[in-house]
Formats: sequence, C-alpha cells, structure tokens
Amino acid sequence: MSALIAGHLRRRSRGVAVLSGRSAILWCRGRKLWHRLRVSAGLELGRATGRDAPVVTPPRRWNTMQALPIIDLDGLSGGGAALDRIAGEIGAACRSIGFFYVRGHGVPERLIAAVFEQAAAFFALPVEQKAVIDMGLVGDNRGYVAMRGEALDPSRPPDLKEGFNLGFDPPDRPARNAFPDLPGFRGTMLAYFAEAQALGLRLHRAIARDLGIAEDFFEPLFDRPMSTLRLLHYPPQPPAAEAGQIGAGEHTDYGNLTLLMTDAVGGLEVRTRAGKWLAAPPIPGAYVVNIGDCLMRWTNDVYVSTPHRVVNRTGRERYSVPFFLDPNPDAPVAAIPSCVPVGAAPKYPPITARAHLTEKLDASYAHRRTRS
Ligand SMILES: O=C(O)CCC(=O)C(=O)O
Repeated sequence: MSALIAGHLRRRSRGVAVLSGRSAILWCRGRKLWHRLRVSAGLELGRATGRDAPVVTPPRRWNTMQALPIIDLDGLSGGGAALDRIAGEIGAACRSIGFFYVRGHGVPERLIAAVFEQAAAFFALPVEQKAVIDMGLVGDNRGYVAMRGEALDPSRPPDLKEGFNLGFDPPDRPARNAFPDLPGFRGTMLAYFAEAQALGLRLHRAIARDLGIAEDFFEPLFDRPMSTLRLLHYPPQPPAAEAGQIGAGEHTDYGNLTLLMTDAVGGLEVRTRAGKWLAAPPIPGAYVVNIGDCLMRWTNDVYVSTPHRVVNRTGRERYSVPFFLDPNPDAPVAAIPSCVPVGAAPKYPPITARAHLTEKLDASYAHRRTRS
C-alpha cells in the first residue's frame, strides 16, 4: 500500500500526505478539485523513512489559507461518526497551522459574559489594590501580573498588558489561589475554570482518536492539572511604546492546548509557516484553540505549536481570557508511539510535565529567575 501511495506522490508533485491515527490521508490535486483519499494502511506512510518518506505537510489550501479553520464540536461527546469527523478536522489543523476556532463547545454564554464582567471590574481597581495579590507574593504562577510584568518574547521589552492568573487547587491540598475582594469573582472564576478544563478534555478525546490511541489516554493525566486560567487586559498600543514593545510578544504556548476567548476587539496574530502574520479576528461565541509546546513534544512534533502575538492597534481597551490546559505535574511526557517513525528515535527524551512547564515559565518571568 505504501508503494502505491509513494508512486502516487511521485506522479503528482502537488500531492501531500498527512498522517492520521491508524490511517493515512492523502490529498492530491485532480483537474480542478482536491480529492481526499482515506487510505487504511496502518501507519505505513508514517513508517516510511529516509528519501521515500512523504513530507508531513498540510494540504495546499492550508498553506495558503487566509483564515483559521472553524470546527463545529456538535456531537463530540456522543462519539461515533461525529467524533471521527471532529478528530479528523482537529488533527488536520494541529498538523498544519496549529490553530483553529471551535463552535458548539458547550461552555455557557452567560458564564463567559460573567467572566468578562469580572475581568473589567478587577482591572479597574487601583493598582495598589491589585498589587496585594501580586504574583511575586502569591507564587505558583498565580495572582496579579502587573503591566509590563511579563515578557512573552524575552528578547523584546516587556508586554503591554496586565493579567490575573488562577490555577487548580486539589481539594485535599491547601488552596493556593489568591482572589481580589470583589463580589462573585471567586465563584465565577472557579466555575469557568471547571468548564474550560472539561472542554479541554473533550478536545483531547478527539485528539486521542486522531492519534490512534485510546480515547481516554489523556484523562488520568489531567485530573490534578497545572492548567492556568488568565484574565488579560491590554491598553491601546501607545504611540510612545519602546521599539518592539507590543501587547503580547511573539511566543508559543507552553502546555497542551490553549482555549482563548476574547472580547470583540481584535489583535491576535498567528505566524504562518511561510512567516506571514495572519490576523485571527474574534468570532462571537467561538474559542480560538491552539496547540502548545507540551503537546507538540508529546506528539514528537507531528502537531505544531505555532508562534503568535497580540498587537492592540485599535485604540480601545482589550480584554481576553486564555485558558492554558496543562497536564498533572507528574504526567510523563514521552513521545506517543504512533508519532514516531519505525526505526527512528523520538526527537526528545521523556520529561515530566512539571519540568517542562518550569523551564518555560522561568524564561518569561524575571521574578522567577532572580528568586533563589
Ligand atoms: O490575549 C490574547 O489574545 C492571546 C494571549 C496569549 O497569546 C497568551 O497569553 O499566551
């Protein structure tokens, strides 16, 4: 079967192959249409090595696309054909641009609206009041992050944004989150955290299906997660900003998945593989989802964690709510076997999720590097 596909690829220089779980998907350009052939050939394409190995690149329509794919999650929890469709669409996006929108996600609109209301109330507090729960005092990547308190691109001046971080507190451990004294803030954030975590895990079922591993593979590795919910506030880009200083410097995310909800003010930009910045405008009610470095490592670089940034050119205040889904601290992040070509070694040694995240956070926060 692989010889047949390889022959096809040789004949049609525009053919590309994408590995998908236990099957391979071959896109080739017919006269005018893209024909999708699903080839149930195990991982034969993935196992090809050396000169004969097909390049794992996305179809042309993704290389040249001007917008991120929009995936409807309707039916995801029911499994069956809907799960297959969603897994295929998510897998294709994860192997190409590493970003996609999701609709039909099931997170209540009213809760999302309440989170944005609380975010506006929090950031409107006097800075001295926010500083009481400064991240440098609270620790554990939680609490208030002052304006210019973080440099997502450490080679540039600090980001023009302020934030608030919240993590997971296991019920059997002392609580480590610090909350501002605002009515309804704590309850709203904890309710939203639980919804976002659950959505992230639903998406992981589709990812597992796409990768050809047990659908519940990720579940036990996310029951004491290092996930972080953030509230972010970006002032308009000031005319007098330092050279290279923007809302959020170019970076990739650190964890497995990011679920981003923003207000209607745009500013997110995604760097395509061709090096172009693609605007990712807000779509009402839809999340922007992207792959983080941890899942990229876990998939042996089959999925891509794509650089992105925020530049608030609108002249308006911007608020966003990213949820970073990270595994349990002790989760072993070792290449998923279906992502490693036969006879090849994984690209990275195994690491715990905690060691991976610590390395990433230390690089972006000055206060973490100077402590001890
Ligand atoms: O605010 C946004 O739109 C994106 C934020 C972001 O990229 C991040 O915090 O990693």
